[in-house]
Amino acid sequence: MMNKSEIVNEISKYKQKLNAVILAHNYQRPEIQEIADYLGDSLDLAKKASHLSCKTIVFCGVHFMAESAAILSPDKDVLLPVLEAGCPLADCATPEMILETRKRNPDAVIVAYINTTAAVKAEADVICTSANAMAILKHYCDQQKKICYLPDKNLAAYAEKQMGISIIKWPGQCYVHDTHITKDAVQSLKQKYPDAFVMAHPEAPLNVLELADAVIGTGGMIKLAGSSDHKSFIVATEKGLVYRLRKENPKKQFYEIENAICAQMKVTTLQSVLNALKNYQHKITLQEPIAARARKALNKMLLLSP
Ligand code: CIZ
Ligand code: SF4
Repeated sequence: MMNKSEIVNEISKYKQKLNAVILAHNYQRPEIQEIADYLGDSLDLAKKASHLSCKTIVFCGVHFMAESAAILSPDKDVLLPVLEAGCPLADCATPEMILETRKRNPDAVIVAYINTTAAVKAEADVICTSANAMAILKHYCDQQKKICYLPDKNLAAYAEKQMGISIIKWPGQCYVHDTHITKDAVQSLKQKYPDAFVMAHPEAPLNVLELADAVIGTGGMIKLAGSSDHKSFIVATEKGLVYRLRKENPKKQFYEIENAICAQMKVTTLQSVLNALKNYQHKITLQEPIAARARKALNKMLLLSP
């Protein structure tokens, strides 16, 4: 058995040999964040993947994120260290849901969250992430378009409230945000730390978002914590993010929600990253023409993204 620093050394050796780059999501384990070349939310990482000139990307995150990177970078190999790293929210939506909705609402624009499979993205008009959802939905709202959005019901309810519109939505949810980030949990942190600024992810329930000072994705939280004059923050999202927040802002205080842990984000370990490089696994393969259609919806998002 190799120890941690031996595994880290081996990873860097194989990375050089393969001209590989490691991308990691903000919810990954601390030791994975430490070996990543780039850290970010799904939008940051999708963009980064498409701009890199390497041959191989090792994607430390969940399946739909690696798939999005592969769709946007057809010239590179994208490896997902643990194939079972899925996202239950992404897996709840099917292409049939969109086809059915389109039949009933032929004039509506269909916006799919990036947390969906390539087959679902292929049927959507445009994709959005937690970082750009409000801007993209507002773009169509300003055009007075009827909007269908899937699959996250909380993000949809928040957008409806913000924009004063009605969206055709689905009952999908992220178990981490919807179940563990409760009004009670946030309120009790607020009572304990009344001066803390509350940042909440739009996948959290509306009654939590109503308590927040800012509703943003994790990339937005990183930027806000770095630039804000506030000294303490309540972080209403998956708690893996606080490792990066604390590391980048050692003088500020961050209070996490104890049970907000995404099991699927934690299955990637140093050993699995080393195995991915050593055995060149698990390469994300795309089916055409699904990939081309999904790419079109993703590119439309990049075009509309602020
Ligand atoms: O878009 C992402 O990366 C998700 C789902 C979480 C986040 O980072 O805001
Ligand atoms: Fe999916 Fe929620 Fe985990 Fe993100 S935190 S990967 S939305 S289950």
